[in-house]
Amino acid sequence: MTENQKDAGKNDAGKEAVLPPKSEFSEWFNSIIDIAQIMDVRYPVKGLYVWYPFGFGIRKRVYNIIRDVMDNSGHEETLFPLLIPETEFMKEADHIKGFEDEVFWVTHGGVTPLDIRLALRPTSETAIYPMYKLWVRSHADLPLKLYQVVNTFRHETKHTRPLIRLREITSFKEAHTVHATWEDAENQVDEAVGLYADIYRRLSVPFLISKRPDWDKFPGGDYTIALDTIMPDGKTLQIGTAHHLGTNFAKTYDIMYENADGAQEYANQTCYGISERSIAAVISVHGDDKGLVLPPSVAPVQIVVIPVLFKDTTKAVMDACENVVSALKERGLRVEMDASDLRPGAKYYKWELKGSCLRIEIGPRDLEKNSAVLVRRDKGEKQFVSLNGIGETVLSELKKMGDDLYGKAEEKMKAMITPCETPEEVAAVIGSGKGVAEISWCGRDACGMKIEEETNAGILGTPYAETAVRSGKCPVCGQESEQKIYIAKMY
Ligand code: P5A
Ligand code: ZN
Repeated sequence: MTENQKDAGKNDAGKEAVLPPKSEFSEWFNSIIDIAQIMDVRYPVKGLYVWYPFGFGIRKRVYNIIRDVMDNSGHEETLFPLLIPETEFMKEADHIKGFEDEVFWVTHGGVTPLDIRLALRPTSETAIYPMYKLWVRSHADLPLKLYQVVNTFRHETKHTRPLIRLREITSFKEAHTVHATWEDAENQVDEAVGLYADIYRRLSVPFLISKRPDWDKFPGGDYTIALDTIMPDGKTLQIGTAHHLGTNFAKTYDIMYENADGAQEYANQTCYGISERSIAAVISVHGDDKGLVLPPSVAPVQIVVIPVLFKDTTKAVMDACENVVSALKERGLRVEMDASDLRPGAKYYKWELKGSCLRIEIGPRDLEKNSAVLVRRDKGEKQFVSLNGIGETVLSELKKMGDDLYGKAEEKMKAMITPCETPEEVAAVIGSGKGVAEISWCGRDACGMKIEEETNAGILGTPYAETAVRSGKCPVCGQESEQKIYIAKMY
């Protein structure tokens, strides 16, 4: 461990912590969550974690973006109860089948057993749709587009990890929409996918969009479109899904509207969701061996100003730094001054770990030249910039950094997709951690499941709304097909 790490890399228990290299991704992820103070994993219930204030600062900004995108596309925010009566929960057969193993139940009030057990929502269809039955009357009420940001509970049996697989999903953004026709709902699914794409572009996170195979769609839905990103270890993470529900839930919950001719019709519905996996993606896609690299849109500290102090020049340097801080604050930027007595190396280490986007250093010699040293977190190179107009310079560097992060991550992701001809090739690509394989598929469930079995991996689905087609043969039945599938190990 270096001296700098010793000074700055202490976790809250005071013990020294070192970040493993990012090439050991799983260890790196667990470690960054702890030493950058994102989440405390010591809470004594499996799959439940505590947000540190610093991690919560990231969350707040990510969810500001999510809310902004939802609010500006005709969605209204709402809030439904956490508890769902068993009688409502048990109505939709496919939905129950999909979730019954994952539900936590409230069974008692004090020592008295409840007449009707209450489910902790694993998702809120069965809480919301009985109310939609009351709210939807006529075609004039449609479309209805609501969303909420809530905690949901799923008794996950796969390996739980912070931000990725939780038993209490603390930041479940779920939207539920109601439409007159199947086509209207189809368009809404496309809108949702577009909104999620916007959100992830603002987080500089690249993604694949695919239509999930039928056996992997949302329980109770007609079809599912998913966004996945590729993690550094080559496994994919599902970071958002949009489901066409058809009239399945409307029939179960009796959601009907009066059409223009005065006849009663079942409504068509969609729902779509994003969780704190969005934050896991930001951290995992951009971070490096030194720690967090956060896009300027969500970094709690966008700029850190560090005075380089010597005895006789202290006041002049401090004044210059304070001027820079207030100039940046005036522009609405999140800036901090670090005038602590840590050695410079330890300061760099600390702010790099925390993913501060820009570091500005000012010492007496810089001041003589009316300049400062500026270092971008993602590049690490020093630039000399004038103190005149430093606000403009900083704004443009932050903008460039957001764009560069996206560009770089997208290039990396594309390089992690390999076209393959045979299941053996697929297995080799996936087995070596190279990411996602792409292969032709005739579209038959049986062939798809056989491919999954032979490659020991999962099908993400067929690329959605992609224009370039490449014809090939289904590796199982040999049929010529223009459809292809992404296949990968998944989180
Ligand atoms: C859509 C919103 C639903 O629940 N009902 C309302 C629909 N879809 S989903 O695919 O099951 O979940 C939506 C997204 O939530 C993330 N997610 C999780 N994140 C963390 N921990 C979990 N245990 C977990 N389960 C699901 C996924 O990103 C998923 O796409
Ligand atoms: Zn086939």
